[in-house]
Amino acid sequence: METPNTNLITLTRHVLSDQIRLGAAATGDLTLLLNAIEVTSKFIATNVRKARLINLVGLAGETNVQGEEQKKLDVLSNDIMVNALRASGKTAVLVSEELEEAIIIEDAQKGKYCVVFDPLDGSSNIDAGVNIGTIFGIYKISPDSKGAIEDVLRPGSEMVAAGYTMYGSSCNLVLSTGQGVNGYTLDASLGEFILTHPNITIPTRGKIYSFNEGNSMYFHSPVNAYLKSIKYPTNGKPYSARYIGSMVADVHRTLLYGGIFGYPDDKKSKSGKLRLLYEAFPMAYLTEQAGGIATTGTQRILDINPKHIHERCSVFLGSRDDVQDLLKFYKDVPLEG
Ligand code: P6P
Repeated sequence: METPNTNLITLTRHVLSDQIRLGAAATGDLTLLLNAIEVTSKFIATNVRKARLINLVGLAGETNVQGEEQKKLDVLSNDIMVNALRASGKTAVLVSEELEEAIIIEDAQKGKYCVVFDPLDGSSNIDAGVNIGTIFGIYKISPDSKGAIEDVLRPGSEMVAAGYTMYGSSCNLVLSTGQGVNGYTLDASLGEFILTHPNITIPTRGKIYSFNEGNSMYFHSPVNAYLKSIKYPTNGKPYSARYIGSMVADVHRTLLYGGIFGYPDDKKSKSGKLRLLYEAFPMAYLTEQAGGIATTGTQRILDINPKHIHERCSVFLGSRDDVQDLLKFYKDVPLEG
């Protein structure tokens, strides 16, 4: 019989060890906030897993700020996150993909962190049982702020933590607090996320590209030129195509296996499709922490100064050498208007 591991490193223990390492500088507030996010992930995972059984799939009959039909799980996941983050007493501002306006937490429950999140990304895949996920980024409010929208309209480089939880064959939570990237897998029998992927480092080059090539006719020429170079290489083997259509799943694979994920702005989606604050920023933060690159094609994603909470941006992220290969095409070919 296999000897049980008697030294399990749970997410809580791992984050706490980070806090202890930081010594007096750490008040424990971020630890408690991350614990609240961990609990929401477990709660959402439970509901995703049994959705089909308790008829949670299908439309909630409402549409969100993006004009997209909200699935019941979207609505539920958003409510779970808002309630838990507010109750943690550690947040001042919340931004959700599902809510038109930011939530400014009332004084009685106000803390010093802002959380921007997509409670259930990839939700159009829910009915098909494809992996979906929660994406989050965390800012600390400015010292002289009581918590206002300005606290989240800041470059992603000012985030103090970012992560996602992917709901699939297993439930994986991937997190960075600025000291590298770690992955945890939910042991449902324990109800704990266990450290299973310490210090995730993205390979410097991969063999996979992940784009929705159904948009090729709209792609700007540098993107099509780059794709052609890896599909019809002058030497070596062509890359493999993998596209799930759920950002959390496509980025998770890219972090582990390497390669490049792209959802560029194009002639149809002039600002791109993915949201800057709660999709691009957290995934760019994780990618850079794992040793990769995240760019719009013309600038580092984490350097962008958001103008409004639901703005979109062009996204290319992944292995350093693959993204640098793409950038060569942006330098060589002028963008069409
Ligand atoms: P498309 C899911 O709706 C999402 O926001 C991301 O998770 C995903 O990367 C993208 O949109 C997929 O978009 O146009 O390829 O279906």
